[in-house]
Amino acid sequence: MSNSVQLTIASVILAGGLIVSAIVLTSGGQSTKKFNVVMQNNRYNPSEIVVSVGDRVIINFENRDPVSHGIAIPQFNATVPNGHVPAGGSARMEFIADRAIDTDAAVCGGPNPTDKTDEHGEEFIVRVR
Ligand SMILES: [Cu+2]
Repeated sequence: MSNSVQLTIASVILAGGLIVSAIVLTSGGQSTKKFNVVMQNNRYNPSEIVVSVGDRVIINFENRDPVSHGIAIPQFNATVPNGHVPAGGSARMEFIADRAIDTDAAVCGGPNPTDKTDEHGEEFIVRVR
């Protein structure tokens, strides 16, 4: 076997390895999306987030209001400790967005995440595409 043939074979093996690595890296598809959300005057800022199916989502909530605010996404088993971000406090929520949904994650005042009748009236829309 000539040196050039050996080099060619080595190059093919290397290229093949790179392609396999690229496929493995991209087929995982999961990336982490982090958000910082401020609750103030019964409003969320931002009031809507959009992520992709398969994303790992981390949301840090900071509540500047004198009342606690409830947050939950039952579809992803996601909430914050005790279900509420305490008045003047902060809380972290993490979940895997394993399917496409559009939901209102603001729940204070009602057990139903789509309830818009609670006394605070805020909305926090989570869209998974
Ligand atoms: Cu509230």
